[in-house]
Amino acid sequence: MTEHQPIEHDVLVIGAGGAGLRAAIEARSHGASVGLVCKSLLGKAHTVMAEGGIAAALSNVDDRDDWKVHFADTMRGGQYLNNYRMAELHAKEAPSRVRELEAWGALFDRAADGSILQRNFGGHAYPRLAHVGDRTGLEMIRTLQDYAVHQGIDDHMECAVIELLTDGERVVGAFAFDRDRGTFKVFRAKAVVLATGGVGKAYRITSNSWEYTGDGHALAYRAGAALIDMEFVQFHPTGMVWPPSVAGILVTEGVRGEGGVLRNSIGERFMFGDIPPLYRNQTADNEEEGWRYTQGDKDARRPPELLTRDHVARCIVREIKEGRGSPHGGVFLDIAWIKERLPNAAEHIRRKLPSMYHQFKELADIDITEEPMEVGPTTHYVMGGVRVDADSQMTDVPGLFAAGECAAGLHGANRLGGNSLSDLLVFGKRAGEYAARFARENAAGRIAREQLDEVSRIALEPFERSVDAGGAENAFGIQQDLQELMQDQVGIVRNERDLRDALEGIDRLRDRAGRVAVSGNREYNPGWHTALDLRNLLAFSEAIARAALERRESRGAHTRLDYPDKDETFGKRTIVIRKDPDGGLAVSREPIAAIPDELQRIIDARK
Ligand code: MEZ
Repeated sequence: MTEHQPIEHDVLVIGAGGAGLRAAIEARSHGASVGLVCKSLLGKAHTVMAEGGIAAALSNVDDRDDWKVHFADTMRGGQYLNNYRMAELHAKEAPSRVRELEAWGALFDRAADGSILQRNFGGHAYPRLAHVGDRTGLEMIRTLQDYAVHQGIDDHMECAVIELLTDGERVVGAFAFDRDRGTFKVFRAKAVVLATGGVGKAYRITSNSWEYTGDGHALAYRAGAALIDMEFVQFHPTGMVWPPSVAGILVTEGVRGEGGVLRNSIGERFMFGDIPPLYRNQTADNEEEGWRYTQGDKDARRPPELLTRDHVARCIVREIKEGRGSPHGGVFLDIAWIKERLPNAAEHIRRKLPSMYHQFKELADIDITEEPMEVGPTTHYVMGGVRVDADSQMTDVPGLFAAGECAAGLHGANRLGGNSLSDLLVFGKRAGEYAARFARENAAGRIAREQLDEVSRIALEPFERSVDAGGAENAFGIQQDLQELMQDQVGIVRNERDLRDALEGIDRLRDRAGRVAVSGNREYNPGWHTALDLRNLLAFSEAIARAALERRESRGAHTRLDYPDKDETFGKRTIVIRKDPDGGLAVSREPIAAIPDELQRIIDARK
């Protein structure tokens, strides 16, 4: 019999970033006992990497903004593959969630009238991002964390979930291990919320830190939930490219929101050269007008640097490939140029972008008030994830909820910057509320001893193998090889041959993962932790590659060189991934629900 510590909660929230914290707070406020599982330390979450702001139509800076415009922008940014109901709820509820955060103590930069200041961001028609300098995600986590710990939520830090536990169709708990001590914990819960974030650690260049190994995606998939939109991985256009040790670290879109421009090695603002038809009427075609927009001229059109991330990333890749890149393989992002226009530019930059100032000064010895930065795309976010009901966030598996980056639907083929933070708040709250309701209405399920023994056997298998035996594999090496493969073959631009090679490569890596051997004991053993992460990394990497192969068109963040155009058939289909009964991965296409007339009219009015 497996030795483990039994723990019981009404609602178990797995993941303690913005979505997890917000779900935990809400479930607790509905009277549920709540456990919050955090893979690392509380407060260390990818949420902090949404630096530039929270998107919400507060209309503080431009009174033409409202939920309808935000809704239409989100749908257009997602190339109309979004779940329209999620986009509607998100746009309607984001302002209340921001005001609530403010009431809980979050600090924001202020407009002259004392209201929350909002800044420009890509794909948003009006200044919409509530922000505090370039540390908005950090402020959000700080506020939620402070608030949550006072609500009587039990946190379980340095704890990683290996498998969800099921009773028939229903989820009844989770099997986890304590990363410090290596001991097992079995959580019994009436409802479980997944809020584990993204998948960035499957790629070599990423803004994500070590925790983001797609755990929620893989746990849900193995428990029988459907994954959708997995082909859509967001490459944020601006990550650091130099020095190599910091490649991938995020350079906030807030730099461009504050007037930063992109240039190639011959000094051209290359974004002017390629403005997609969907955005032509809103995008400036000259520098002067773009700058006027940045300065708040309501009649001016947006600079092309504020086009959507999918497009900006592709343009940067084109410049680099065609030989107009910067010395270290990126392009130039210049905010220092605003000195020509603003008398106090250096001070303004340090005040609005303090983290970027320090990041470049300390990591690259660059003063961004004087010199351009070198930047290039970095894997930042996955639009794909667990399919959920829009209102309740329940997945196809009863008792299992998902919110935030590991859930899918809101963003469609491409997410607008800042919609991540509002997503976490809006749908974290909803997941917590409905999970608490489910827990009230359903008794705890039964946890079968055989299931515990089986998970424990899988978890401890790497210790059974000798590192000295012929054919023994090292978990770190496999993760590194996967990162190379995903970066090169399932990256920003794709084609059938590469995707097929990638799938064969993933199969080979899975064989190797089956031979991973770990030495030492169970107390803080990073080799073992990585061996356990590999199961998840390989599962969702295959899902991404299979979905990318299936979508034979280019749309949003998914670019196929062999199918460079949009195809209307695919414009009406979601690619769905499920585990089939024999354990393999099944891919299907399902029609997207038709948008109700009143919402369609809102979209059409903004086209
Ligand atoms: O939503 C994001 O990803 C975000 C705000 C990132 C950023 O560039 O700051």
